[in-house]
Amino acid sequence: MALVLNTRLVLAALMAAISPAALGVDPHMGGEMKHVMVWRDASSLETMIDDTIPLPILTDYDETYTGAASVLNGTWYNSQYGWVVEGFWEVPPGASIWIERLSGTPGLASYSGGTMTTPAFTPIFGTAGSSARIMWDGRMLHNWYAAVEPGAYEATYTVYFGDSQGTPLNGYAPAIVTLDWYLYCPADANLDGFVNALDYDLFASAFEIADLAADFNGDGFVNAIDYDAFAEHFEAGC
Ligand SMILES: [Cu+2]
Repeated sequence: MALVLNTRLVLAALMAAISPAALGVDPHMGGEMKHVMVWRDASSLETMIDDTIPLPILTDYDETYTGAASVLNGTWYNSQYGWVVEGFWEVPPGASIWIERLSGTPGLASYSGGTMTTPAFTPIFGTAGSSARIMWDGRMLHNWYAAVEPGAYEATYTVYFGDSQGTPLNGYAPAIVTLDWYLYCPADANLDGFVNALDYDLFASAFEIADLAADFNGDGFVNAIDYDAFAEHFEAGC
């Protein structure tokens, strides 16, 4: 089966691809979509990341999700990265597009954004013993990435033409692409990657005037609970 992939198809599939299945509170993408554009150039696959969108930040919204999305509970997560087909091209006869994780920062979990073969929030890319690779149908795919420890995260993928089992086709070159995320320390008030006196001053200033920037636990109130929670994280450092 030769798939004809085009941007119109991608647009038509957009809403289906990014709508979480869970009822109630839905997980947040975390910011604007940051696309990884994929296209074919003769016998090679090529990729380019939209660098007009800043580094995606893994974020904890202190929310509880139900159903399949509950895998994100208690994590700091993001789904801004989206795999998209760029331009008009065809896959080789009998081939499928595969995305396989080659390496990545320990502690970075991945869950499907939802396709025909991998329903939303199923572990992918090696998470929870899943396969390191997924078959991609060419529709916009915003997977979920989650972690719990502060710091920089990255994962490197190969995007290639394979058979129905994921075995690479001979004669075609893959694209290798690395995605990056950051998870800020809870007490890093100025988001510069460090926890120091600048953060303490910023928090204390906001706390004194009951600015919601000092609502550390996000309950809508600025009170002693927020101060204690901030102080605890501040002392723990990063
Ligand atoms: Cu997108």
